[in-house]
Amino acid sequence: MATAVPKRKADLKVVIMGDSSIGKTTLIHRYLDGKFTDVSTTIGASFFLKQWGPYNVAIWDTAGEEKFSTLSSFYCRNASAAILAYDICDRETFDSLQTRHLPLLEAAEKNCLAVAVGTKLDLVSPTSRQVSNDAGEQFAVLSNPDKFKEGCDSKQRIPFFETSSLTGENIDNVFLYIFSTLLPLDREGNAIDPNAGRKRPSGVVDLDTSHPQPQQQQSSPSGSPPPPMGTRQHRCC
Ligand SMILES: Nc1nc2c(ncn2[C@@H]2O[C@H](COP(=O)(O)OP(=O)(O)OP(=O)(O)O)[C@@H](O)[C@H]2O)c(=O)[nH]1
Ligand SMILES: [Mg+2]
Repeated sequence: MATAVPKRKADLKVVIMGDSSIGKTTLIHRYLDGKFTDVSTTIGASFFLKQWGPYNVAIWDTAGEEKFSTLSSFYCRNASAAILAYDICDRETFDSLQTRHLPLLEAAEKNCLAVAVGTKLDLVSPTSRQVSNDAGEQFAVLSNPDKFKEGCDSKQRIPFFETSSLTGENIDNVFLYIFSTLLPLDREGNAIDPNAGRKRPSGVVDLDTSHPQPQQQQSSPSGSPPPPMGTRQHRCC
C-alpha cells in the first residue's frame, strides 16, 4: 500500500521585489551565505528556505525585468512580508516601487508587512545618492498604512533599511526585523506562542506543489538571530 508523503509547509512567506539589477538576489545570498556572491540575473523567480527557530520561512526572489511582472504578482500570493528594494543611487528604481511593484502586493496577505530596502550603500556618496533617507522612510510608512501613520510616533521601528551586500551592512537586520515582528521567539529560540510554531493561519505555503523538483542545497546559517537555526536553499525556475 502506498504511503502518503506528508506535505511540507512554510510558516511564513517573504517575497523580495524591485527593478532588475538593484541587487535583490545578491542581498539574499549575502544573508543566507554570509558573503558577497556573483550572481546572474533572475529568470522568473528563485526560492529559498530558511529555518527560524521552529519555523520554516520561504523566501521568494522575483525577477526585476518588467516582462516578468505578471509572474511576480503570482509569487506574491499569500506573502506575509515583502522586501521592496531599490538602488539608492538610481531614483528610477525607487519610483518604480510605487508605480510597478507595490500594486503587485494586492495578491499578498491583507496586512502584508512591507519593508523598504535601499541597496548598494557602499556605492553611495553625497554626489551619487539619488534617494534620501527621509524619502525611503516615508515610502515605508506609506506602504504600511494600517501599521504606521505619517508623522505618528509609533513605538515599532519603521521598516526601512539602507544596506550593502558588499560590506554586509544592515543585511541581517532586514530579516531579523521581519522574523522577529512576525515570528517572535524567546531567548532559547522557541516560539513565544507554543501553538504558533505548528501552524500559522496566514502565509502558509505549500512547498512541494508550486514548482517541479527544486534542487536542494545545504548552506550555513548566517547572522546573529537566536538558535536553533539552519538554512536550506532551493532554486527553481
Ligand atoms: N557594489 C555593490 N554591488 C552590488 C550590491 N548588490 C548587488 N550588487 C551588484 O549589482 C548587480 C546586480 O545584482 P543582482 O543581485 O543580480 O540584482 P537583481 O536585483 O537580483 O536583478 P534581477 O535578477 O535582474 O532582478 C550585480 O553585479 C551585483 O554584484 C551591493 O550591495 N554593492
Ligand atoms: Mg535577481
